[in-house]
Amino acid sequence: MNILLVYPEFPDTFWSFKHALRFVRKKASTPPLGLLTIAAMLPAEWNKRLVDVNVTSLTRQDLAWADYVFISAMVVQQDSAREIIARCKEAGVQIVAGGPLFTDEYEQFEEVDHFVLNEAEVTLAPFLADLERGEAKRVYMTSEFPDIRQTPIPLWELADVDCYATMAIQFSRGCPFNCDFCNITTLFGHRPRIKTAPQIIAELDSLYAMGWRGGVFFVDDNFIGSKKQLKAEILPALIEWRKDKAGMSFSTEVSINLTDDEELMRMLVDAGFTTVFIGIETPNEDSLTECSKIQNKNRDLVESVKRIQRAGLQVQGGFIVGFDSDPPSIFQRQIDFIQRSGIVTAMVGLLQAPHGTRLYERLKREGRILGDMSGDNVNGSTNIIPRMGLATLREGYRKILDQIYSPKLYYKRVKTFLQEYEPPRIRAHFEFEYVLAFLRSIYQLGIKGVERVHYWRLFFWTLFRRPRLLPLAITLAIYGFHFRQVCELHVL
Ligand code: B12
Repeated sequence: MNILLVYPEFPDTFWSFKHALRFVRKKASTPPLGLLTIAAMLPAEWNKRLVDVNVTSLTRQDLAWADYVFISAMVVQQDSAREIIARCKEAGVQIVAGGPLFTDEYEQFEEVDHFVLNEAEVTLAPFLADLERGEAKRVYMTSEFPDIRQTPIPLWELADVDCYATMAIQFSRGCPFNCDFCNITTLFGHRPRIKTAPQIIAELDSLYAMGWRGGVFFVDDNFIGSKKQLKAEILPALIEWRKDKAGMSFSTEVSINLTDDEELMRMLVDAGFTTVFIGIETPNEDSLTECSKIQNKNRDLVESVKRIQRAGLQVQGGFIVGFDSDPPSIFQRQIDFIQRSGIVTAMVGLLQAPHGTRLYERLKREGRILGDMSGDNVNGSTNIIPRMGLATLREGYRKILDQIYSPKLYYKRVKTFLQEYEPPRIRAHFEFEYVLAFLRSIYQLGIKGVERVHYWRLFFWTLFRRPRLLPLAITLAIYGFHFRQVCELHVL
């Protein structure tokens, strides 16, 4: 059996990092972990190939080779997914679809032969058994949340790893919190399900054995969702593993209560974590109450962020405007907050209501749902009628983006961050590509760019004041270029 695993193209969005990846000659940020994971669950004797359309093109020969195309996608990839499905039909190849887009909206894809939805740890085996008997059904779904201690090591070898900036692995699924706009608990449950320490070490070992030394993104919904096991088993194992290694810095997503646990922060840094993404959402306490984001309430959020930065972790943040409780001053308050916190990578979006959330149910009752979400939460679109009115919300949103990604405020924020940040302790791994990226940044940002004055000021400030952070300063300057391109070209 020949199985072609296909991952559709991402549009040019905030998270695509397309404009930044050019500097390091990479084609995409991470490989499709879902497809690589299910590839490892398919019979070992089947032939498997991966075509990630973000790094290579899908050819007629690929389709002629395949008995089945297995496709995975998020909502943002739906245009490309539809194109691929049409090409498979034309070539007469059977399609098996899974992953978030199809789990949410399978009814809208009539041409797909089989849907293997939700978590494949439950649904794939019955599909394969039926297929072998020649009785495969059209839809396989479940409400069960599987134990992921049985999930195999992803088949990394199917991916051309040199095309990617980061590798992805997953330690847990689910989140203990209850924010009303987030669908993670509907999709993956409240009780985080975790892998074992030996499982995670085996995954890292397999990446290291392949020669991977770049970053590794732990794609968890909330990496610190089960602190007890993390501190007792996982982090000690990662700290031990890291001892004789260079490179492979880690990043992940956490909740703000990380800041309350000095020991946990220290262990994360010792284990090699350098960056955490946190849903900050809003500095307005009433809006936090409105959306039940209790973990962010009753604290000085700027100080909470700075404590994490001082511990040695770069904080990236998610922000939302458009809550019912947002006052007219919210836009300026968000700008001031982002600047003071030194959160360089600040993803600001309009409030949206995904299906299956408490927010969706409430706004539906109030007649305030406009339709489906675009899937991209940083393009200024929303599927709700905001209390402040759409025009006011959009205008305020535009103002936030114009300000926080303007060279002046962006570079100022980078400096605020670098002043606070404790440099990582892991041994760095050198690649010649980094030197080339630096030279490209000089040309693109330091000579051609509108930001050139700010670029050189930051360069010399870092060189003299915080020389160990110079590579990070250049990386952040490059990110800024990407954010500006995306915001200018695509938003509103
Ligand atoms: C990592 C991640 C990212 C990475 C992307 C990495 C990549 N190249 O794929 C980054 C940070 C770039 C990202 C960005 C976004 N993301 Co995201 N992301 C995730 C996250 C946290 C983990 C995904 C993952 O790798 N999981 C691990 C693998 C093993 O799981 P999996 O892919 O789900 O696969 C399992 C099953 O789904 C199934 N399966 C998957 N594919 C297939 C295919 C077949 C054929 C079969 C049989 C089975 C199968 O089997 C696997 C094992 O069970 C999820 C949340 C989550 N926990 O899933 C959100 C999630 C996928 N993201 C989501 C969204 C909305 C986004 C953004 C649009 C958000 C934004 N802020 O703008 C952006 C858009 C991306 C872009 N470039 O524009 C949504 C998708 C919703 C949807 N219905 O599509 C999710 C589910 C989060 C949520 N709250 O709803 N994301």
